Amino acid sequence: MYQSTSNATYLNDAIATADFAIQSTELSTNSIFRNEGDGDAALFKGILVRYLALLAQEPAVSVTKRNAYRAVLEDQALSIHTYGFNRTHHTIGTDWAQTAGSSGWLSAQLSGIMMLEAAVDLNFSAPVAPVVLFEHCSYGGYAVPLGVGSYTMGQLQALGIMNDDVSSLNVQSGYQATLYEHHDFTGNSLVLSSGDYSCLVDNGFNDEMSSLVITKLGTGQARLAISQEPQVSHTTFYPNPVNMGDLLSIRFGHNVEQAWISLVDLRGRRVFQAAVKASEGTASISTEGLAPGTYILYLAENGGRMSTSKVIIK
Ligand SMILES: [Ca+2]
Ligand SMILES: [Ca+2]
Repeated sequence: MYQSTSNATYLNDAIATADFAIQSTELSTNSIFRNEGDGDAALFKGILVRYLALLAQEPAVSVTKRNAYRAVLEDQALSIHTYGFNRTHHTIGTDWAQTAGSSGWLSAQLSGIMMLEAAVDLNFSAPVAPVVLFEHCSYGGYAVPLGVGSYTMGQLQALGIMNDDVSSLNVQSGYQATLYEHHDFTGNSLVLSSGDYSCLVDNGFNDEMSSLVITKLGTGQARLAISQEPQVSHTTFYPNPVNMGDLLSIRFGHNVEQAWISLVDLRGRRVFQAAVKASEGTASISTEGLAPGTYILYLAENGGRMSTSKVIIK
């Protein structure tokens, strides 16, 4: 109902229900939703996980809460994968912590399948962005997701990535990252295809990167025109100033399905980041938990465009 009406009351009710469901000791044992018995009752876990998964992907929900729902769902999926799923008979029973028998209730099977579908939707095993950069080897320190595009040293610093600091990264399938020694795409470079690079010491490039180009493979070389500044799009943010706790909406100036948003305060600290999906050209993020002040908002779109905007939270 929230998605149809944009009335936040519905969303807040859904959040209150979800928070109760994941915190109640009546509903879970060792963080796994308990056995509700067979018959129609076995379907309720499936209904719960379906809506938790929607909330975990709703940009208007705070990152803290989305991560909490995601973590609960990941526990359920892992339990089914490890214990609940009977690999001989392909069955999932009423108890996700116990191996299912050779036959069972269709309602229980359906609930288990709904959980596994949610696990696929939430992409549990993969980072959300084409490339994620890390401060330390073995994916430690700060982690910054990036979309396709060319990033000068200044742009990287604005996103919270210090010069000569990156030590590990992931590159998703279908993408390529080119790391440059100097701030303006010059000096030594290192081309990395999809994969996990746990320590750039191994590549002779630890704490060296000063600028970066991320390309999507199979789309020609046009995006390698690195001397060009990224295009400025006519994406707008409103209301601006926004009241603390309210939604900040984004209206994209052109077709975009997904974008990555970072908010950086005037001391250069990244205080918020999230992936957002656009619906009919708009998306919104929650400012819940952010202090009043002036921020620089960085938007990296899934086609390579980047834009920045000053946002005031009052
Ligand atoms: Ca480092
Ligand atoms: Ca450097």
